[in-house]
Amino acid sequence: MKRLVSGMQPSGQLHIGNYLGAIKNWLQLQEQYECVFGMYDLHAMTEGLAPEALKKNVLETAMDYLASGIDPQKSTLMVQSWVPEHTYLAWIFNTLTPVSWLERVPTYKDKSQQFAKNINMGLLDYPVLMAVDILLYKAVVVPVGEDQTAHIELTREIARTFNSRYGETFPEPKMISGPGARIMSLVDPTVKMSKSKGPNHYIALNDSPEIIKKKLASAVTDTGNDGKEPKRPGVANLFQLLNLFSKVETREKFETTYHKKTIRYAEVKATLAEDISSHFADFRNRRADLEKHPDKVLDILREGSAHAQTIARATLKEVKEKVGLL
Ligand code: AQP
Repeated sequence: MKRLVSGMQPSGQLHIGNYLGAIKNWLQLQEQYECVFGMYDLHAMTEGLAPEALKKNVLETAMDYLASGIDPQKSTLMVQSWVPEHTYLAWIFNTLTPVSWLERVPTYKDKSQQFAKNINMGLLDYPVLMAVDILLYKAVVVPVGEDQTAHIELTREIARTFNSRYGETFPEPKMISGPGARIMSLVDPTVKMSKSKGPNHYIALNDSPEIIKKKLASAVTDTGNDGKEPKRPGVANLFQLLNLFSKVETREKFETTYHKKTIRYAEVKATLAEDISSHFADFRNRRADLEKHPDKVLDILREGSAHAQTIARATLKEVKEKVGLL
């Protein structure tokens, strides 16, 4: 079976953007590929998380993966920092990666604005460590949201550079994304939904129906609907969510009222809140069960990380021999 790698940085609660952009695709792909799903805690450190939050988020993220339907019998769940081969290979890749490649990555520019008081080397070097997360396992596909396009392209460039200097070693991985590849913030629909922007910007997978209703009720739409296309960003975002969570008839009904300029956004939001809540009803039950057994979740992570390390060690040995370190 060919290998697939993807994951999340445990920088906060997982939200419906993370689900639609990545996890939903993982669920289908775990039947076709040998999957390695990571909790990238070293990446989350670039956002200056408090130690307790970092540790807690790793466990919470794992619970979100499992409650979503990621099956540890089929897929490997690993914690990045538990496989130190990641940081070793990152150093080797650092020596091959021009700084100019990293300076032009859009997420570096965005994060430097968002974390203006903490523009650390880790933020700049993030894509190199991400290339390691993928190439260490010689993954051929990476299912991620649209915001990761530049990172995957850089991963491919690093693979090419390594291969041309030291001989064919890494496959160039292909990015896979689906119709939910870019979900926008509820508060500012001109930027993507993110964990680190604050809870009002996103709907967390574990939000209760009441909270979902409340957050959607205050989502930005537009004043004075003009019925025109393209829709304004907040309205387009609601329609994209209808497309992904509601029945076709529901979306079509609102498309019609939108074009007739009789749409009532309060009704759209209430309908969407119900549809999203019911989509995640089983998730919330499974999540509540997992919360009662954190030790079992930690066991899954230990076992998965140990398995990941056997793959990582073999790749790193090959790399060290090729570059002259062994
Ligand atoms: N808004 C989004 N729409 C679709 N997909 C998204 N992803 C993130 N936001 C959206 C996808 O989720 C996966 C995990 O991303 P990550 O945790 O590694 O980092 P991120 O993209 O930076 O995620 P966040 O939620 O925005 O976290 P913070 O605020 O900490 O940076 C990726 O596949 C990503 O594409």
